[in-house]
Amino acid sequence: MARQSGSGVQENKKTAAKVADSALTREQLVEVYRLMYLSRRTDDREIVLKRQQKIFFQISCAGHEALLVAAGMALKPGYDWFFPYYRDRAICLTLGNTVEEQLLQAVGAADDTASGGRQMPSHWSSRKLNIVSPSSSTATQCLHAVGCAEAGRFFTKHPEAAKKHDGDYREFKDVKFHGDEVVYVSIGEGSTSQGEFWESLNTASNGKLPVLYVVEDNGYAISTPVEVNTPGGNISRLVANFPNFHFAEIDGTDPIASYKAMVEAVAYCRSGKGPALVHGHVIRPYSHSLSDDERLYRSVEELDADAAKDPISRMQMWLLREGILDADAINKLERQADEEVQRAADRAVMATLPAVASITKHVYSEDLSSQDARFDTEPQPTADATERTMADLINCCLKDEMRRDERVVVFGEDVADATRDGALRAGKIKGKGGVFKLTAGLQAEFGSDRCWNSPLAEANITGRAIGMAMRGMKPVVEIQFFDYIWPAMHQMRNELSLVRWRSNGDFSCPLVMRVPIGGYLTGGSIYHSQSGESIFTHTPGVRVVMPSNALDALGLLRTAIRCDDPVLFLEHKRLYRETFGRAAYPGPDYCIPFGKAKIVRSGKDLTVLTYGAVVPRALQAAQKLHREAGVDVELIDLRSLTPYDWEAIAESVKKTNRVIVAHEDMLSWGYGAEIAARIGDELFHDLDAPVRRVAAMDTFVAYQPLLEDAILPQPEDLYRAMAELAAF
Ligand SMILES: Cc1ncc(C[n+]2csc(CCOP(=O)(O)OP(=O)(O)O)c2C)c(N)n1
Repeated sequence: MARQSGSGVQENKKTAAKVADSALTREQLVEVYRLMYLSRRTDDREIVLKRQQKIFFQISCAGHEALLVAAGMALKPGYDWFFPYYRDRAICLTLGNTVEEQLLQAVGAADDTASGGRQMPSHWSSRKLNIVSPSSSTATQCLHAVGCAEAGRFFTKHPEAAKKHDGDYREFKDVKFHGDEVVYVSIGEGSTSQGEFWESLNTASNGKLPVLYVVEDNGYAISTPVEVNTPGGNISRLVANFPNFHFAEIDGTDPIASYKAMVEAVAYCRSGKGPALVHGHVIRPYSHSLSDDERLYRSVEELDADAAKDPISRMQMWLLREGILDADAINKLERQADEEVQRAADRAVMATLPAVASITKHVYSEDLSSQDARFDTEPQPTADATERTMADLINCCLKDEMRRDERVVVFGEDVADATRDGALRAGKIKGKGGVFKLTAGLQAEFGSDRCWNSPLAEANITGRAIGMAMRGMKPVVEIQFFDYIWPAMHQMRNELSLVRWRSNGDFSCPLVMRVPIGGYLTGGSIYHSQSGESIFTHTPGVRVVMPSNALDALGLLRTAIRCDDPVLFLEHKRLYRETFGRAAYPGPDYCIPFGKAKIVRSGKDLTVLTYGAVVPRALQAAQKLHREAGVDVELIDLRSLTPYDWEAIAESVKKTNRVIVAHEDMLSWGYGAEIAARIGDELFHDLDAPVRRVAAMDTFVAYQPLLEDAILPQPEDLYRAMAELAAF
């Protein structure tokens, strides 16, 4: 059965037998076949169930079984970590996932242990086995695997950090690590086209991380053949120059060759030498999924050639030929597997379905709300009463929290003081600490494994942070400018926000993304002035906050770090060093709960709801209107955009009966639209005038200051809107 692919595939029974003798016992060989067969029969049963409309989707592992059972046997469930993709039924069965668990997911049962009826079949997850809930997005998991491996290394180096701690997210995180665990991640050859695959290789290679990549190359990505995704048609040739890797290219339909390759690769990773990539050539006998018919784009000859390599029939023949099992024994084994699948299917189709009331569970942390009373504290003045800027207090908060909680790490583009730290340690250079200097001094104080520079790749930053946070670390990462958050968008929308919900609470990734945002920069132009917060407030699972002054920035950032939800922390860069809103350092435990607005100016005639850099502009307009026309505006700084303080809004609108929602972002589809709609809906009878909005023009921010001023809402625009609404 052993073959060498690449240079002319050759059968070599003798070599195979030798490998078999040295690597796997007879019992193990039988078990390999049993698991492969069980996996195939589970796929077959799902296909029947789909045709009977008892399940709603089917995607199979067929043709990949040998490679995957081998991988499962070479690794340790519940010890190593697993980021499998949808073809990986056989490795999950090998690790201890049961057929019944898999079929419960297929029917979408309440007792689906992977997701509680939320994910499609073949989206494996098991906290017990360290199989981490995946999305359907191809390749995002590669970065999580890298982050997961970094977390294992981090806790090994900082074992004290793994301890539980009352009062913050750590209370709810059981950190497991062994020091030599391997992180398995698998991917189809088509998906290696995704940037996230390459971004992950970068860090796995540089960090010599114990990540075992398994590329399951069945030659097709749905209908697209390998040569379209992989120049030259062979991924092994393209990745070959990544330093520190162990590579193997094998016939993945041969379980013995696969096992040998996996054992070698795992040993390489476990020894700490670096990552490994096993490229297994497999087949895809069952179309991409049951929604696809491959006869539309593959010839009969091609399909026949694949069928001749089917790993199940070849392994069966081999066992017979080698005298390991006779026909009776094979029949008995297969009958038992068939019965197991039948029993599991019978139970699955009768299973209780999830309660509709369960839908909203695990969107956010059920353990520790970001609105919890423990985050409602008073400032504790210190001997130093110097008024500090928002930039200063954010930096103070990062230092406080890094001192208090060893799990906090900071990384991103240019956030370290100096990657080549010899000169820094020798005191010859001062260090950079971020393009806005918000992270200055963190690397110098806490070392390069607590604060470091990432590659210039926003998905890399976000995806790795997700992997670390899944293991219990608290990454506080920086995206250099909001304008460049978009490469991270896939990770944010499909991963960060969803890990907890899709795993039905089994996994979570509470982390903080700090992002400088906004315009009013005089020359910031299109790519350094963007807003866009409503794109993220439209994503359940992530908290979004945006302070307007130094004290709020510190208090909200501390809550962001200590809470148990992922937080997008938007820092308006025009406010970093403003005179407006400076504050004395309020002590190392000052927190502000999310969802609590602040009345900046109390008034009785009209309410203005806003946040960020519009707060000082609206205040200026309100003061002028009061001076000139006696109109008394109540100005509310929302501070926290999801959750937001509906009570404060309602109370104010009931008092003033007139309301403006103002923000820097564009008017149409903006944050104000939702607030205005809800006020219209729930407070209609309290209104004496239509709800007004003041926001940017529906365009991007131009470079020329004359244009920038016209595009963004100015104090005069706010003044005019307030005066008009007061007179309505
Ligand atoms: C980011 C993303 N784009 C597109 C899809 C739709 N899609 C699902 S599977 C697939 C093909 C994947 O092919 P390959 O990586 O070769 O794996 P295979 O299914 O052949 O095992 C595509 C395009 C997706 N799930 N995610």
